[in-house]
Amino acid sequence: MVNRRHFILGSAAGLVAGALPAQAFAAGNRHETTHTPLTAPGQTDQGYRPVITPNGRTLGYRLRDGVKEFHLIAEEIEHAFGDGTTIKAWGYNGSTPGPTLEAVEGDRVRIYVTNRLKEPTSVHWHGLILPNGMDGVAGLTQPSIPPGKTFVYEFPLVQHGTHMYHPHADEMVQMAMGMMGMFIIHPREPEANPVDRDYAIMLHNWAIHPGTYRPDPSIMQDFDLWTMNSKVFPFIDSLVAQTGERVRIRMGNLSMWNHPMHVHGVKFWVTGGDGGRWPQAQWRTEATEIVGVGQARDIEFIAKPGDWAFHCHMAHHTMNAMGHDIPNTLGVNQNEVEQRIQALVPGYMAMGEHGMGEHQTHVDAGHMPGPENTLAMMMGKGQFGNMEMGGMFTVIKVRDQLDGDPGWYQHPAGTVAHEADRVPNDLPK
Ligand SMILES: [Cu+2]
Repeated sequence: MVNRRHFILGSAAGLVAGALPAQAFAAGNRHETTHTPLTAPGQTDQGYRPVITPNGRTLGYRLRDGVKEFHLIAEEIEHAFGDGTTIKAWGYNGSTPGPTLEAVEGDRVRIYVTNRLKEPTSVHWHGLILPNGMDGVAGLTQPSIPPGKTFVYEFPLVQHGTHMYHPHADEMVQMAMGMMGMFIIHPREPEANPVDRDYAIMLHNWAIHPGTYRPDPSIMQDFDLWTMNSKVFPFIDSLVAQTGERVRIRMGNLSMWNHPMHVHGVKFWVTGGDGGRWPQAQWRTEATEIVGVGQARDIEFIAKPGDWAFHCHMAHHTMNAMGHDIPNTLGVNQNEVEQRIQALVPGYMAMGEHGMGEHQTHVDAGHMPGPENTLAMMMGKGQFGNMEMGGMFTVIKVRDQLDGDPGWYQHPAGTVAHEADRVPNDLPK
């Protein structure tokens, strides 16, 4: 098996035997921008403001005799985590995560599920209160949906909150392949302190061994890609808002790790999750909130101008194509080793001596070779240089006026950290 660790530090013999195509990383440092709408969606005639699913969409429905009818199609898809890694994944209606389902407390929904996979599936409506036979657990509450067949689920929505859907048949494999989605139920009564922007993000992890094209469902811990809505930085859409707006970010986690999600520049309130929006007395002020495996969490804050980082605080979860058991070479001069391997594999680069930021420098210069179909570990360029990030990281762009691409934040004069003109020598040390 070829993986990045072998590529970076494996023996030269192993590299040659692996017959790796030594392609330069083409992906790179695209000027990050956003595809999320600059104008928040207006209220629907049911009185709620729809969520925005960055890099995704809400599934349409048809109203038939007062019932909202949806159609999910489970199928194999081609999925790109960003420019430079395309895989065969499984998803719904052409994407992973599947489209967001959105409805209102009190609605009755009828959801058709067509199975275009080559194995049986089912859909569990995670966190929903419903009749037992609609719970989607293959074998326990229903027969599984055979390949080629369509099942129908129907139930009233008796709650509101941030929920999810995912298979409950060969679950380990089907979730590892990307089958999941958000299911947002808006409250029937308008919320006090209504939000101006409402984002929905599914957190997931993937075992895509560098140079391969299909997730490895057997992996329990050593995942190499960490995603928001199945994208990695810098390919995750920025979230945008206008100064002073109330922003909610709803996060669901169907990965195999907990994610301490951190927003820079604000104290946010943790305001709800699967249980809907909590009474205000239960809100907590935080800067980082763990979204546990199988949990949903909502955070809200008042937008403050700037380009604010929003990311998982597990440092390995903001890297791409990461090998986790890499020997520590910090402080080790590897010139000789690197040169010896370069004699056999032109362009080979050892892990950094002074840190891994050295890698991004090589990527910028177009020098760093890697396994095919594999993103660089660290990517993204900001207005001041390399960001050296990947994975579960994006930017919240807040502007006084949003008209056109927000670009990079224009800092007021004198408000950017800079080299000191003079270093005082009389400060306590
Ligand atoms: Cu994380």
